[in-house]
Amino acid sequence: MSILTRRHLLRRAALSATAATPVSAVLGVSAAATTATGLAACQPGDSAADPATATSPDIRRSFPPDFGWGAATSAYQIEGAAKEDGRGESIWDSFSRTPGRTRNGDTGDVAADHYQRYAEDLDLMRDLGLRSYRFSISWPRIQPDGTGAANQRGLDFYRRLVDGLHERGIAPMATLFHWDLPQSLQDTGGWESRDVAYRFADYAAIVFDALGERVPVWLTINEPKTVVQNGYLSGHHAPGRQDPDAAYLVAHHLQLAHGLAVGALRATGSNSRIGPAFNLHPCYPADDSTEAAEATRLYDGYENRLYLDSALTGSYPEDVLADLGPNSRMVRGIRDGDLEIISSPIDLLAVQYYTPIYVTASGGMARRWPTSEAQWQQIYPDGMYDILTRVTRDYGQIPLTVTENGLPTPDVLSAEGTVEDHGRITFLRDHLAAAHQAIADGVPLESFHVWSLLDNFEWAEGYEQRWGLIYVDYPTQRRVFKRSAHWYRQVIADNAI
Ligand code: GCO
Repeated sequence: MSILTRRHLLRRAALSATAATPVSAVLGVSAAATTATGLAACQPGDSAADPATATSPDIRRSFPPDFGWGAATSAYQIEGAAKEDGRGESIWDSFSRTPGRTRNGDTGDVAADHYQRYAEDLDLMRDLGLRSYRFSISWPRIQPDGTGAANQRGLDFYRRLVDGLHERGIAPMATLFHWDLPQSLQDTGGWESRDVAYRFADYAAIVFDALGERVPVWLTINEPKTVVQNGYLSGHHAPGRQDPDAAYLVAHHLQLAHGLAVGALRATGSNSRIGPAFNLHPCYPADDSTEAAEATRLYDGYENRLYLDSALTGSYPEDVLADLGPNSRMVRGIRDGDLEIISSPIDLLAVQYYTPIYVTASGGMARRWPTSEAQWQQIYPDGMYDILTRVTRDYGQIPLTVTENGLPTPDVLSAEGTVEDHGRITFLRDHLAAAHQAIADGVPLESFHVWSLLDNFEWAEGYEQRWGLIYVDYPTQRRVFKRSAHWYRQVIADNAI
């Protein structure tokens, strides 16, 4: 396994070492030179040459009439009720309860208490004017041990949630797996075990039977790459492993699980649509050297093509396979027919965009733009344009949905009961402007979901980072519309920014 594979991006951790270093010093070139060379070499999207163009609040940009304005959450991050109604233990329960794994020892035991307060939260979504709500289903609520009969009380919760969405005119979009693997399955090998992909398909079939066409859009696996990189390379997410050889076998099994779930939906004869949710990162060389260009190409393979190519074209990228080597567990783990399953036709592709990546000649990462409170996140709205147009250019006119985009800001609830998160408004407006430009240039983007509806449990960062449109006062569980929520409600009402 190459050095690049081992040093390859560890999302949410790797950039913190350079946090205080000026961009030009990190890159070793002037910022202007980097923009020109980096984008010219890496990305044909020409709006990227001037990242400031997307930001003017004076230009009104209207979205297509039926555009799906949404917001997103995931089960472990908001539900709490860790032991209610027969829910089993997930790897995030055991991981977060292990001392030293999360900031302040935070866990999702209570989170935003959404399991109890879902009706109030549904009303808030209606007040916001949402047209689409993306949530995830907790596998250990449905199958506490990851196999066997369904736990009806778990299914009933999601039935109530889906019914409540329909009653309020909001389209449900459900993710089947947002990282909360039943601990019992981890104990038998977790995603390193091929069998877990088949257990996932069984679980998916139970959920499809119960909720059927009440859910018009299903997403299979959320961000397989983050499981690979954070769960198995850096180890700062559950299950906390640091094993590159295992990591890419896990990537293959996650992709296989995705394909098997697509097949399980088709087997029901459902008219609902289905696709994967990939976090994609546009990769740019940090300088104009041949080495940086080559390193960027391989980064792109690991960050994007590993997932996109297998799901959409039925092959893994040759450069990544060569880099992993024929004796890697992943390459040895690919069986005849797997790629046909993985590339089962899908109906839409969910794209999650947060940050670009700049790659140095030595295969490291560099910082080019200011970061948010999340040190791994460089704020670069034109990356949204670049990644959306690139997917359409390279993979054709498959319908796209943005299922996550957002940032954490230092939100404070004032004595008057307001939260002035103007940085979030600027961020979302700029990224929506980039998405709007992508639509104008032919990208079939049908909806956009802000991450996140509510402040919530941000994995290893616990409750310290606030990503919501709606502020959650954790001691009281009071919800407060932030300034950005008021702004987003107006955007939805206007169908324009
Ligand atoms: C992810 C997840 C979300 C995160 C969000 C902010 O992208 O990692 O889907 O659960 O909370 O991205 O980091």
